[in-house]
Amino acid sequence: MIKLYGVPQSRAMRALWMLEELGLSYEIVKVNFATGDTRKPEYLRINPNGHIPALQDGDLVIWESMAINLYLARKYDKGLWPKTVEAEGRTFQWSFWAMTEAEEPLITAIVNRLFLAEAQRDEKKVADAAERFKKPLAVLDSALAGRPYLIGEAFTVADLNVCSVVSLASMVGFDLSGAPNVQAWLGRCLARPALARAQSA
Ligand SMILES: N[C@@H](CCC(=O)N[C@@H](CS)C(=O)NCC(=O)O)C(=O)O
Repeated sequence: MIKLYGVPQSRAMRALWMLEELGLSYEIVKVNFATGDTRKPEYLRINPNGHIPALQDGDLVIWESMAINLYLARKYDKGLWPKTVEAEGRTFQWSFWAMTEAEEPLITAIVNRLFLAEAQRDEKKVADAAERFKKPLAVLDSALAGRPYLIGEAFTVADLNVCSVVSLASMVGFDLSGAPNVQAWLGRCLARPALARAQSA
């Protein structure tokens, strides 16, 4: 049985969403970043970085949320894995892009709005992050012009990975009104029944 280490209220939600898309049996091993579980020696043996999620599938232990999803989508292909090498390239591109270009400003804003103790929060960092997020948002909006999904006509792992990052914008109320293609695409991705199942897992 596949084991997913983490809690749903974290980046582990991305992997949960993928597991549900693929209809796989899995067990959630509760490791909570908020209570110090990620620093315990037994968890550091699973992920020496001390982060969730991590996934165990047979002898394989794999961490990094995007890598977990790329692995699952390819291994247990149910149509979410791209069909050509070129489309694979684009899938890697968008997954790495989500982590390197889009995620940081979103996480900075979430941490400073919601996670830090009141006295440590910094609204200036939130405003700066909102400004910096405009660039990747515009890139994504133009990539989605005239197309329903990032790769071809159907929802794939690339959409899941990017949506799981970009949709964090709603947690901090970032303005997406200048990105109508992103808004429409988010609506399509977030309506996936598998996501609703993951959210109630
Ligand atoms: N790049 C990693 C980041 C994972 C990460 O930072 N997860 C957070 C929870 S959302 C965490 O485990 N934080 C605990 C800590 O840093 O101690 C991924 O995408 O899997």
